[in-house]
Amino acid sequence: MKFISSKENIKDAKILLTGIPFDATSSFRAGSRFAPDEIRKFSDSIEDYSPYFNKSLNNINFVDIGNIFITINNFSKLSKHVKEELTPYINNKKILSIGGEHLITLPLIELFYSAYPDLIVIQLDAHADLRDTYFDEKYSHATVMRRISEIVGGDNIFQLGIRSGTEDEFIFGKENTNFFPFSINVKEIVNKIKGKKIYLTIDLDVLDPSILPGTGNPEPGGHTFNELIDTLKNLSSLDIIGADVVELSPDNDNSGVSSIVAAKIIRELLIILDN
Ligand SMILES: [Mn+2]
Repeated sequence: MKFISSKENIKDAKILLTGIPFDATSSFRAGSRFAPDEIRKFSDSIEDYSPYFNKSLNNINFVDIGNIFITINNFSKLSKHVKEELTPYINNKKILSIGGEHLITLPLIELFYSAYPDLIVIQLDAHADLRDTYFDEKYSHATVMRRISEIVGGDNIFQLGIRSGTEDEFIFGKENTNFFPFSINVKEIVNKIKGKKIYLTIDLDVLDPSILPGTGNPEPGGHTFNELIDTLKNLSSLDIIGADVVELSPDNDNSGVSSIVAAKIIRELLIILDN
């Protein structure tokens, strides 16, 4: 099954959509490995047309290329497969990836950074993900932004919506990245980074658990769907070349609503990436 309105011809596509069903380092409730296929299934229940952007997916040249090959619990192999499978497209297509847990963002950033060394990373997330290690592990969804800061540099990272982390993570964020706890209002940063190549990573737990309960580490005090749409509208003037949507754990929401929320966000992202 493919995401609604996927086209067929990869060669001519402007945007590729792929799934990365990896959740080996999820610390609490695993299950995000099931997200890509659930989102595709639930995408059937939303419209092609976005009233928020007044555009339809019918007119957007994207192809859902299916999932990256995964060996369930091996991150270094995952990383290798992500790079091998996506390298042929990195210079001539935009790529939207569906996680999986947040660690999948690391090989994606390594890949985009190799092609775009001035890359700016925007993270929307409840959690800072800035630990140096987590249970002695360097590679974890709780350390992913720390590893990314070692690649692109903290100055090139914008962290928004953060409302959870250790005291050390908050100190590290304030000292090393562009750190915006609680707020996802991007208006003031958009002008600073206009014209640059942007990678956008959306951890769905940035939304309030009442909007999206189906996630591994729900964090009360989050944002509404409409607030996130406002943020995406403000980001739409930027040159976003890659994005991901991570941490949906569909089995933690039997209503299926979380998967629909995710599908709708992906629809809007496809529209933004078409700019
Ligand atoms: Mn995260």
